[in-house]
Amino acid sequence: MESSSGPVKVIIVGAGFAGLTAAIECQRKGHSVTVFEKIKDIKPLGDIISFGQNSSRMFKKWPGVVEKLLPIIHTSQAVNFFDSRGNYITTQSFAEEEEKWGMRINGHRGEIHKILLDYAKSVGIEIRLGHNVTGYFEDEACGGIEVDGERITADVVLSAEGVRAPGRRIVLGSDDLPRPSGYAVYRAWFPSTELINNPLTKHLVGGDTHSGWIGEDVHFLAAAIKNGAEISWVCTHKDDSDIEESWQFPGKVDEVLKVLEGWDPVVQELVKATPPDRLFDYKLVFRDPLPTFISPKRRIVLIGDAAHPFLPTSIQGASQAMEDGAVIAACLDISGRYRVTDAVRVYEKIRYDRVHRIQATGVTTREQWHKADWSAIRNDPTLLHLKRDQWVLDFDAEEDTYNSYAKIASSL
Ligand SMILES: Cc1cc2nc3c(=O)[nH]c(=O)nc-3n(C[C@H](O)[C@H](O)[C@H](O)COP(=O)(O)OP(=O)(O)OC[C@H]3O[C@@H](n4cnc5c(N)ncnc54)[C@H](O)[C@@H]3O)c2cc1C
Ligand SMILES: *[C@@H]1O[C@H](CO)[C@@H](O)[C@H](O)[C@H]1NC(C)=O
Ligand SMILES: CC(=O)N[C@H]1CO[C@H](CO)[C@@H](O)[C@@H]1O
Repeated sequence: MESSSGPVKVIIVGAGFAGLTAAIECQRKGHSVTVFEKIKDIKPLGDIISFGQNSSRMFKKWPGVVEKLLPIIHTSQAVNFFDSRGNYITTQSFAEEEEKWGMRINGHRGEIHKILLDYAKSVGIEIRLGHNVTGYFEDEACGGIEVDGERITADVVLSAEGVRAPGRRIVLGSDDLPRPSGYAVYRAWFPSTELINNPLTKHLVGGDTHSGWIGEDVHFLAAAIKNGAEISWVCTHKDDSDIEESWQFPGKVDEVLKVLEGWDPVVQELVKATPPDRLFDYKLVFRDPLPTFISPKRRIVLIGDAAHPFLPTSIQGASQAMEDGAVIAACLDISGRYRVTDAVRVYEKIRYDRVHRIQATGVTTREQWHKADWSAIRNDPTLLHLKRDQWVLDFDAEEDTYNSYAKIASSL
């Protein structure tokens, strides 16, 4: 059958979690892949990032990767919740769901990313670092990119450029502007040496711990990692200032302390112990759901944050980026070279509703905490627990694609 002849030629722009997952899965299915990443010298940037059960099950499909992750990931299976004054409210355990649905992976974004990048290289994927893609084009027969003054074509181009994503322009025909969400997050990650010597914070770093403090329109989460040797915290608060989508926007300890006036001294001590160069101020922006993830001639496809940025409170941004990569690779496997444009439509159909339903949970979780009804919580402390939806977490994106492709393709 002509549809199965020869590997599908795939260009991927961006080596974040979406791009790398797509690359690894495409290679695993025998497609021919080249990745272009604008950063030349990838540094372990960022701080805490979370992968839900059904993206961690993707890591498991890649031999040796989980073994490398185990020593660096967060291991506590429960989170303790407090009110802003430090009164203990409730503990949410993840043990039962991990038993049923598989492990979660939480750790340092840069460290996890490096393990994935090294794995991708080790299986022979061509990753061209330091190549900034400056344009996209397509016709009926192929998609292409402009890079270093050259034009390179393939059967399909996956644009995985992250939240700023210039590639969106060709899909949308215009620029879409981010909107401020009204919130920002202070984020930090640092060694816990000072915390261990402070009687107020010592208990946070005696091993891996996970704690959340919920206040009026502010929440603060802290996770100790590597048996307590390092700690990360995030504080989401109201902020109406200018939009900034960079991960490297310096924050100030004094400003954080102002947001946390009157809060639990444990939290204040934790903030005071934060080295200034390890504190970042990240403004959260919204983007309206895009009308489509695919270009007019269906040769260019948006995946990951480029298609659908998530609020951190959804705790699914990285997982959904990985699911995108797994689904597009599987669709291309089923379609073969000559039906790439069908594969691309099925990909969009499979992903569109799921990512937008999950995206919306970012707002519901924030509101559940920031507008908490404390008298109801005193009666039922589990109202503070994170919602853990089976349809989100107990899901194998690859398997689902093989099961549903034929039906979806025939309905298009
Ligand atoms: C440096 C950095 C640090 C981050 N830290 C955190 C964190 O601590 N916690 C968290 O939850 N999330 C973090 N994120 C975001 C998180 O990685 C994403 O939200 C999520 O994993 C989805 O991944 P993605 O692959 O869609 O996008 P991203 O991870 O943003 O990856 C996009 C990649 O595309 C590359 N790229 C963009 N444009 C071009 C171009 N024109 N040509 C070539 N390459 C291009 C970028 O350099 C980047 O490597 C960070 C992202 C970055 C880039
Ligand atoms: C990549 O190219 C864009 C123009 O398309 C330019 O604005 C940007 O500064 C370049 N980035 C790097 C890292 O070269
Ligand atoms: C739908 C699906 O594949 N669910 C799986 C999610 O992960 C758990 C644990 O690995 C499996 O047991 C489920 O079958």
